Amino acid sequence: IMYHSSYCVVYAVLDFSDPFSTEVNPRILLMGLRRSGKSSIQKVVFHKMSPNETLFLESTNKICREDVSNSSFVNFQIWDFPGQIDFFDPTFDYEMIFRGTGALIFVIDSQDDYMEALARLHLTVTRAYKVNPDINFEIFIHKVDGLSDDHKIETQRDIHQRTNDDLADAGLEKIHLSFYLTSIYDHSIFEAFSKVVQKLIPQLPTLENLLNIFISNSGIEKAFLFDVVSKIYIATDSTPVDMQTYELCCDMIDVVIDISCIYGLKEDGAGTPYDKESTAIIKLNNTTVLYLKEVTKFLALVCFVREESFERKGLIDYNFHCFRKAIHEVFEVRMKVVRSRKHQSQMQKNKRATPNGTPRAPL
Ligand SMILES: Nc1nc2c(ncn2[C@@H]2O[C@H](COP(=O)(O)OP(=O)(O)OP(=O)(O)O)[C@@H](O)[C@H]2O)c(=O)[nH]1
Ligand SMILES: [Mg+2]
Repeated sequence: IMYHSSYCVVYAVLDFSDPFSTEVNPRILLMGLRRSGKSSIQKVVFHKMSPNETLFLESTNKICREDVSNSSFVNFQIWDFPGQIDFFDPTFDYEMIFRGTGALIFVIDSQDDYMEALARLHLTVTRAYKVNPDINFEIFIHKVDGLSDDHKIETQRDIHQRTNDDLADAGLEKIHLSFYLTSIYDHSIFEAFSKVVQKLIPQLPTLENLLNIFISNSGIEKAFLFDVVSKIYIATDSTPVDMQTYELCCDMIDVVIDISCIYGLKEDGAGTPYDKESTAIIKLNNTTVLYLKEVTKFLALVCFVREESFERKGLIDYNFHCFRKAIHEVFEVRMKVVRSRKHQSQMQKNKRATPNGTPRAPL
């Protein structure tokens, strides 16, 4: 009964016959044993729930599907699964689900004995791979806030080793798994989710390239392109990401949006806290400047600039202007592609409806 009801939900909202529906909206699945933290991750990253509140979350009893379409590049669906999925339940059509999936996140509770989780992981990954070898398998070694640094590394090594051994034993060493140490009590979960999402953005190399050109011509140390609502960064330049830098950027976005909500809206509460005029400069006491600017309705650029480079703010602003224009062009192309694909698949459907390809004469 449990799966029967979710099954209905799935069918009601998605048109699986449309091969392009998943390409436009890649699907991300959250799977793992009960209480591993799947729903908490979704709530914290996409609903701004505070980590402590997740203590009161109820166990999920059917597949919950959510659209994240608040950003021009990041349009995807997240499917939160109940802990125990029975692959042998005939009403649970996992083949259909895996076929349209871009990324499968498997959450493992690192504070618990994880042997059962690893067996589940193996079963899930091998099943999914058989149906769709293009899925990205993303393993979140979760709740690491409870582990010491040494213990974290040891746990990751152990899980990595065991899962790869299991795959090798099954003759499936070609399956690639990515591992992340995550916790909802710090920024690691946002970082991990950023990487998962980035792999699903086909324009990523273009965005990275634009960011590289922009920072090298402007004397900027590091730049992130952020989805303002989720604080996922959808791209950054190719210099390495350091966690503290990322955390500072997240905090800056929070500060800007909070101040803007309090003082930026009109008397009657009209307007939005983030718009074309949104920009902020924060000078840190270590001669670094944080510079935020609006790129699109949903994206912001956050840069790390040394004080002496920031003296040439005119240059930075001019280069930013060019960068912003380029991003909008990339976006335009994407919209055109999406529109023409929709059109194409509509045409195919119409053709299917009229077998000989010629429209029926109206009766
Ligand atoms: N310490 C710690 N606890 C966490 C973390 N993430 C989630 N939790 C806790 O783990 C418990 C289970 O979280 P849920 O999100 O309901 O787990 P779930 O995987 O959705 O569980 P089911 O829906 O039953 O499959 C909650 O009490 C959370 O507060 C984390 O990063 N660290
Ligand atoms: Mg849940």
